[in-house]
Amino acid sequence: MPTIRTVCAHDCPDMCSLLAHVEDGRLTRIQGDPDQPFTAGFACGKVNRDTDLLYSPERLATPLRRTGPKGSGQFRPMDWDTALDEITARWKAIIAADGPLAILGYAYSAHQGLMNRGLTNGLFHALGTTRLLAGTVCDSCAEAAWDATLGPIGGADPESVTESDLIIAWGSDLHATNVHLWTKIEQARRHGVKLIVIDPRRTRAAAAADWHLPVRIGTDSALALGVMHILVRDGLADRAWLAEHAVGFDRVEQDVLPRFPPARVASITGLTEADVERLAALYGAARTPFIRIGFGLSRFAHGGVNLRTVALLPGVTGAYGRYGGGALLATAASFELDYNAVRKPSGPEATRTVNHLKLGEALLTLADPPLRALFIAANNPAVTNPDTAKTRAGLAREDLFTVVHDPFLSATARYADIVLPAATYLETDDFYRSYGTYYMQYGRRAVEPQADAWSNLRLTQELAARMGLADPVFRMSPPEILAALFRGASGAAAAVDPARLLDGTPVSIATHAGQRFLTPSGKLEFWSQTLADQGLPALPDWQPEPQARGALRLLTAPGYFQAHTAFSGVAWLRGREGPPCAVLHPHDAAARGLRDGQMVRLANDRGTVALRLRVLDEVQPGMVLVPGQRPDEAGDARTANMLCADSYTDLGAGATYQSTWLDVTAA
Ligand SMILES: Nc1nc2c(c(=O)[nH]1)N[C@H]1C(S)=C(S)[C@@H](COP(=O)(O)OP(=O)(O)OC[C@H]3O[C@@H](n4cnc5c(=O)[nH]c(N)nc54)[C@H](O)[C@@H]3O)O[C@H]1N2
Ligand SMILES: Nc1nc2c(c(=O)[nH]1)N[C@H]1C(S)=C(S)[C@@H](COP(=O)(O)OP(=O)(O)OC[C@H]3O[C@@H](n4cnc5c(=O)[nH]c(N)nc54)[C@H](O)[C@@H]3O)O[C@H]1N2
Ligand code: SF4
Ligand SMILES: [Mo]
Repeated sequence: MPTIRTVCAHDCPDMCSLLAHVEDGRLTRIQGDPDQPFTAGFACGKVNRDTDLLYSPERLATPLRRTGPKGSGQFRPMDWDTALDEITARWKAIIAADGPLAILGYAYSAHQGLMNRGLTNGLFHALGTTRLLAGTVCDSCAEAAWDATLGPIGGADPESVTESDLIIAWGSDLHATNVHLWTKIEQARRHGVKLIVIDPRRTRAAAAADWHLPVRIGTDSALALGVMHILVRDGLADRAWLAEHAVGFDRVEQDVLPRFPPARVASITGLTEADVERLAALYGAARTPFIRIGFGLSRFAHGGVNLRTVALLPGVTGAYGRYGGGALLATAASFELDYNAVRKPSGPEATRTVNHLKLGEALLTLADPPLRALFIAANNPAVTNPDTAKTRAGLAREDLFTVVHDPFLSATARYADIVLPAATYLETDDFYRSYGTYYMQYGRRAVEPQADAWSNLRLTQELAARMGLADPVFRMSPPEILAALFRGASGAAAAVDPARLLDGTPVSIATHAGQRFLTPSGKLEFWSQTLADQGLPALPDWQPEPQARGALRLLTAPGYFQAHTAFSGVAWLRGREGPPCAVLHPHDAAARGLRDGQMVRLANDRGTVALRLRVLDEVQPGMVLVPGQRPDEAGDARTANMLCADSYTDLGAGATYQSTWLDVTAA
């Protein structure tokens, strides 16, 4: 029975090494690789079921042509050749009439490696179309905040937690989104190291931690400033480290910290003064405190400054200088591969761009030329984008020629003129670098593509050939593309021989050195001149967010058995996740005469969503939690994104899901 070593491609920081057991060309079982130290021999509850994803009866078997109104989901099968002929004929006609800017290629990271993901972007780059400013639905705000503070460089190695003497999960539910870090933390806890979880919700991770601090949404910067205030007051700031490795702490000390005494911080965060004091005392006493910062800190209007402030905390005690200490948001920036070899093979340097989360706006309003063709791969904006009604109105334009490439008939695919069946990561070769660890790994296909499914790589190369693109990357095999990614690599990746990777060996580029800073000053920037030059707040701070109409604030968090909508085609996992729901604190439910299990309406100026109510004290009063992004059921929209604006965060033009206010009533 052959066992193939491959890599989990789901959008997840762990990037597990997997062993795929194959019998007679059929995948029988998936197992975590015991020889990759972080994967440590287990895959999560979702991916243990990826045989069900691969062989789901809901997968698309052939290309489809639309036969009913957009959104209705009425299609009939067509063959690949006809589909590709039609797509390229339409694109060529549009380019001849209006130029390439009338086309938008909309492809995002979900569930693929660097080749399948990057080459799709490369196709549209080479064609000179309107380009997607990708990732604003996810990490652009957090990343901009981190970059303004530490520079474009990865944070602490998650494998260093074995050397930590205090661990804080700040805005990250490790049980849902980072289960292998959880396992590492458990090892540290066996030696008496304490785990603190800072999260408005008593998540599974919070419930299992040593201490849970249920902060109010969006008040983390106030808490971090309160801790800094106490550290300075108690003489626990590491002045020597700050003098050598940081800029602007003096300004924070003079202009900001006096405004954040424990009493005020308690009233802002909803914690007690004693909590704030205790957190500061534990943090100040630790030599190697490790903070896992989650993207959860950034998903609202002031999310950038909120996250940036937390990322500054390890600078105050010099924890950034010590292995096991510091902070981890992501690691991706430390892999200095030549991504442009794949993503930008040719094409104009600059062109018109569309912000990922503004797809609806762009489809409805762009002119000179308007968007006439849209290609979407591995993205489900009809569910996962904010202001979903606007997104769907744009997708419903009858004069828009839309192609969607997906393994499933997603909510977005229902709006397509042509749907193309996609292969999953188990059916294609690819190369991966993690965004939550320092591993990279080549993953081979475990089985041949099911039915008539094509990988993104194959589709992109075929479309490129038919569109007459001559760039060599569109004819390369995966090992050749791997070599191209490394040819122009720099930093630690440049020292790795790609030939060494082809057999699937996981390679780590982690070091035991302290945190590096790649800001303009080369130091940790408490004061950011870059932000000041852009008219943005240069110092960490906390500002209240104005409340919009609606008594309750939206809290959004990933599902435990879903990754956004990617597993919605697996019946077993849908069942494990349970029906799409909204969660209210018992006080808020009682005040509205609502009981557990009944259908409720979540509504604001933007729209209405019908969900099943759960009444649980794992959330705080004043908020409503909607876990996961769930596709429509029985024609009703079930995504909380219907209620969210498509406005931008303070940094990085990201999504502001949690700046949403709403009311809940009986359905
Ligand atoms: N309210 C709210 N909204 C959110 C978030 C939130 O926290 N709250 N989170 C945001 C975040 S962080 C993100 S990243 C986005 C994610 O949003 P999306 O990028 O839309 O993510 P998914 O739903 O995971 O996957 C999209 C599609 O990719 C398809 N797919 C899977 N594998 C492949 C493949 O190999 N090839 C092709 N062509 N298709 C494939 C899946 O079937 C699925 O239909 O959602 C964002 N939206
Ligand atoms: N099972 C599963 N795993 C996933 C995903 C999934 O959908 N399901 N999605 C993947 C993707 S694309 C991404 S980007 C990552 C994201 O994973 P994370 O980095 O963990 O970020 P989020 O999912 O945005 O939010 C996580 C936590 O932040 C908390 N939170 C929300 N607001 C605040 C706040 O103001 N302050 C604090 N302190 N906490 C807050 C939420 O309650 C939640 O527990 O996860 C990946 N992994
Ligand atoms: S934990 Fe993440 S990387 Fe590992 S198998 Fe699950 S989804 Fe894949
Ligand atoms: Mo994400």
